[in-house]
Amino acid sequence: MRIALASSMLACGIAAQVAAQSMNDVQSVAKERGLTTADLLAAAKTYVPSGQKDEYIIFSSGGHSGQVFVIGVPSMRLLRSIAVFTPEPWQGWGYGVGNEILAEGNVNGKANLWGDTHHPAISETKGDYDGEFLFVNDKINARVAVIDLRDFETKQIVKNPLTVSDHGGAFVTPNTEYVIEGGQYATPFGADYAPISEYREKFRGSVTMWKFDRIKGRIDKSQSFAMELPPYWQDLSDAGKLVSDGYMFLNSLNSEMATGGIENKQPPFEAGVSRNATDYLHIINWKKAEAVFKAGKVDKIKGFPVIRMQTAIDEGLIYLTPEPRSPHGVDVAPKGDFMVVSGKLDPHVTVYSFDKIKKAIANRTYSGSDEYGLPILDFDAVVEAQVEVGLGPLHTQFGPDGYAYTSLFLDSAVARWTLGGEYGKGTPEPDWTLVHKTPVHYNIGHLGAAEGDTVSPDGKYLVAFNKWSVDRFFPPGPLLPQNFQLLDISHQGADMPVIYDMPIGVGEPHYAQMIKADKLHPWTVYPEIGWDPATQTLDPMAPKPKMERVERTGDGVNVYSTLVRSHFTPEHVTVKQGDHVTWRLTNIERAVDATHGFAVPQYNINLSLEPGETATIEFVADVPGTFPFYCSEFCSALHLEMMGYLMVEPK
Ligand code: K7E
Ligand code: CUA
Repeated sequence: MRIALASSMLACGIAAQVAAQSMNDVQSVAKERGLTTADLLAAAKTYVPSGQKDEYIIFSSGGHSGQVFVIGVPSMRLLRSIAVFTPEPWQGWGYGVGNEILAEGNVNGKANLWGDTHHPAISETKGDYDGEFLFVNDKINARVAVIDLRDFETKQIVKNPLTVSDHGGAFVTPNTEYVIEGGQYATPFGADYAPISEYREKFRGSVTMWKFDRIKGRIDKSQSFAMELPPYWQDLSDAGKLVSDGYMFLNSLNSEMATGGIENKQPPFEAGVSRNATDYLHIINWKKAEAVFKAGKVDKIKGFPVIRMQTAIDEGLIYLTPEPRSPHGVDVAPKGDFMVVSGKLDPHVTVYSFDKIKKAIANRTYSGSDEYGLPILDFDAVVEAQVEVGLGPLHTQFGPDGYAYTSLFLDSAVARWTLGGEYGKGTPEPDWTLVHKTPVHYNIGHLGAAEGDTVSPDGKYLVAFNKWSVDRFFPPGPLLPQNFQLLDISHQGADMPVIYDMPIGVGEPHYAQMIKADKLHPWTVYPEIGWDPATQTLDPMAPKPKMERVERTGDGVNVYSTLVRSHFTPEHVTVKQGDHVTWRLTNIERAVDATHGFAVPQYNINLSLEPGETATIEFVADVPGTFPFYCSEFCSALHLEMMGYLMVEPK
């Protein structure tokens, strides 16, 4: 009774204090801290009070960290780093769980325990984010990972058998039929050896269509195929949608097929690959390619079905068209009617019309063919507009109101321009106009608007993913963080101010996608006790209460453990040196956030077991001794006591 009284008095006290505050207090704090009205407005737009949640969620590539970052918008609070290509001790990733999935990403049998993640892709239904799965590519070793957004954990890594580096992934087709992975630097298939003097004959580009099985939540390699492409460096890709559904677009640089060699007085790659005024946009009919693959018109290369270039030409699967040189982004507009390409060295964005592309294909309006016989659609026949936006245009996203947004690397700015004017602007004439530029700090790469690459962009917020931060933050040594800058794009035709800076000090993210938070339905505890996240099913072998035991079988020992606040059962586990130990553990909690760890010294083991989760680890007890294992999550006040002894008797 007394306690209740005291706490209600305390609550009254806080309420009274709040009531006494006024805008005068805000002004005096602002004055004291030197904040302008714009600063206060930015704070009011981004501050999310304790206990309230963000309206949008960003899935950002983690760059060199090989992970994916989950960030709330507008608060720009980091919620989680999802372990993907790189071991991550907190989640136990590579230290007891996820080891087999990490091993799927081995390259020719060799572990490559980092990733260069560039492009995350949320799964789509009818061209709109559905919030079920996330895919991300690894540029350095041409791998694609599948993350299940029920538990935000990586479920699969596929290694591309043909290409050694990828950049045109991960992008999904409108119903996530396929995950697109375009290669980047050309090599002989499988990264086999060939002298670089044989570049034109032996080196190849490729695009791989990974079939996604939504029921299984996995890529189905047996239903996947690739297409052979010329040894241009294919760059980004995007799938057509609505009117252009069934097509995909890939741009490329190095149509020169330069091979570098600065040390032999050859032009360095940088100059060699930028000699031509144009490169090639690749226009691919993937639905038709799928039919060709299913009809068996493929060669098996490195054990993988590949549609050869000649087949693609004969079957009318692929067309090229010139695009401004060194492009960095092909982005399909929300209605699927326009493809926007930026050549880094041209101050315009070039807008292609899908309607015109279709007509040019039907009428064979070619300006020639490339060295490999791929038909080149006449540029003038397929271009709708060129819009001057500024220096170093890279990537484009879209708003709900007929605006497009393009990142300008050299200008360090975000440009807003009108997408033809037919999106409700009411102008009778096509309207392709730059309307506004907001400076950002500094050197923006990608940008991400809320659902800005879907059939129904939300507008409202846009994040500039800036490569440099220079003077924006305290310098933590000479390696400076990147800077995610949040822009308010909610006011049409008006200013779009920067309202928040978020330093990213864990690698260089490239792209990110922003989804409405209410489209995500993550579990907060696993559905049932004994759930195995690796299979997303109940594990029949999962230890249950009263079935805990240590049992010896031949040369091995099986341990069945449960974890609950604040003890392990059993607490003594004795094995013999050389025993093969199979240790199954289940967290039998049902309370939200009641996660337990399982950390074993000497054996490089740490698990994170979320409520309901089961995991199995195997190791050889090759080092004798006494090893206190403990729960590495601070799960309760008696958490220090949540431990046990692994005793390994010497031989
Ligand atoms: Cu850095 Cu999409 Cu790999 Cu542009 S990419 S920035
Ligand atoms: Cu369980 Cu700490």
